[in-house]
Amino acid sequence: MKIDVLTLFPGMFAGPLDESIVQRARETGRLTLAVHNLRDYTHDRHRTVDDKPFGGGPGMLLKPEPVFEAVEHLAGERTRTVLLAPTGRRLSQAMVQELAKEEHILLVCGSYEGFDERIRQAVADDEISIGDYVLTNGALPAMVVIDAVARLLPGVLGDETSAADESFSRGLLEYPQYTRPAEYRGLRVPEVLLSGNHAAIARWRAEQARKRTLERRPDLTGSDLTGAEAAAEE
Ligand code: 4FN
Repeated sequence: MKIDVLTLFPGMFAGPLDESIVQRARETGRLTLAVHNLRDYTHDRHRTVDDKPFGGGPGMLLKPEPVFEAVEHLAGERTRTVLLAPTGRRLSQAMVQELAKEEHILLVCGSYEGFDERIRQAVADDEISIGDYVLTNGALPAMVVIDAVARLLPGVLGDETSAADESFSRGLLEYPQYTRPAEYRGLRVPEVLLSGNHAAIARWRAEQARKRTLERRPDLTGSDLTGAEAAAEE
């Protein structure tokens, strides 16, 4: 898969994407990543990417021209152009699985107070938000998308296709897990896990995962349709 990123802060991407599993995905050729500076698509002496909103009001907006020209330059026939923005659909593992099937993704990060609306209208195939909090720009959300997608690419995780994926595909949190020693500072590993009784262990784990999800993330089970969630469900 190829992922291009359009941002005003290409330097933010260096550390996080040069480490760990994302780096391995790149080294083995399963992921090709390129980060582009939006300023490189300006034509004026000051490399202007922002301007004041028509109608007045505080702050500045990303101008349409550099974004349109950059996307025209970077996107092809089969590119999915995704805007990272608080107006987007909340990123979920189901969306990550869909994105992982794409051949080419172009991630467009916001800056300042937001985008000229025509970028949304004419350039974006999709808008994604990683959650409800105020950020300074869309670089961290873009990195979250890249991290989540990279680990799903064929051959990236190998045998480590973790319990997180399996339990997530059943919509549950993970059950509690322990490693050696069996007792540490007076804290004991549940007896059933030491029993060697595989059927009992499987039952205990399923029960724990269910209980935990209901207690901590009832929203994942659909049994907590309150407030905004319920409104969205209507
Ligand atoms: N954020 C909110 C309401 C109004 C504005 C913001 C906000 C960066 C360019 C967007 C934020 C959060 C998750 C991109 C937030 C995301 C962004 C994201 C983001 C600068 C304009 C801005 C109601 C959500 C708190 C700034 C709520 N996922 N504006 O953060 O890009 O992708």
